Amino acid sequence: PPWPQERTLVAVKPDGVQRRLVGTVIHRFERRGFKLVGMKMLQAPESILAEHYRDLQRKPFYPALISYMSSGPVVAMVWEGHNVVHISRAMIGHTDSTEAAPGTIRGDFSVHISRNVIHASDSVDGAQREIELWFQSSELLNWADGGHHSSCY
Ligand code: DGI
Repeated sequence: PPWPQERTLVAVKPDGVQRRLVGTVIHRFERRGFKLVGMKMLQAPESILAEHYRDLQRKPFYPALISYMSSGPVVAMVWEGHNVVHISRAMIGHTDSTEAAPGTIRGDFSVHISRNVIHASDSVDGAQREIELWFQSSELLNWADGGHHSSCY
C-alpha cells in the first residue's frame, strides 16, 4: 500500500492460550487488515518479562504479574499495517477488563485486569523496543501479498 506501514508486538498471554483464544486473536487482526510478519509460541523467560515490564517493577502487583506471565506459554506475534500500534490498542481494549468495551478483545473475553488475555504495545517507540526484545530480526518476514489479498485487486 502507498501509506506508511508500522509494526507492533502482540502477545496472547497464558490465560488466552489456555482458553484456546489464539485463533480468535489472529482472526481479528487478519480481518482488520493487518499482516502477520512474525509469530512464535514460547515459555517466556524471566529475563524477557523483567525487561518487558521494567516500568512496573515497583508496582505491588508486579510479582503476581510475572508469575502469571510465566504460568504457561505465550504466543508472540508481530503485526504490520497502517497505524497498527494505535488500532491494536483500540482492538484489545482497556487494561482493566471492567472498563473494556464490548467488541474489544478484553471486553469480550476477560473480566479481570490480572487475566486480560492479550498484550499489545502502547506506542511506536515501545513497539520497536518490544519487537527487538521478543524477536530476532531473522524471525521477521518481509513477504509480498502477490495479488492474493483483496487490497491488491
Ligand atoms: O499495556 P497494558 O497491558 O494495557 O497495561 P500496563 O502496561 O499498564 O500493565 C501491564 C499489565 O500489568 C496489564 O495488562 C495487567 C497488569 N496490571 C496493570 N495494572 C494492574 C495489573 N494487574 C493487577 N493485578 N492490578 C493492576 O492494577
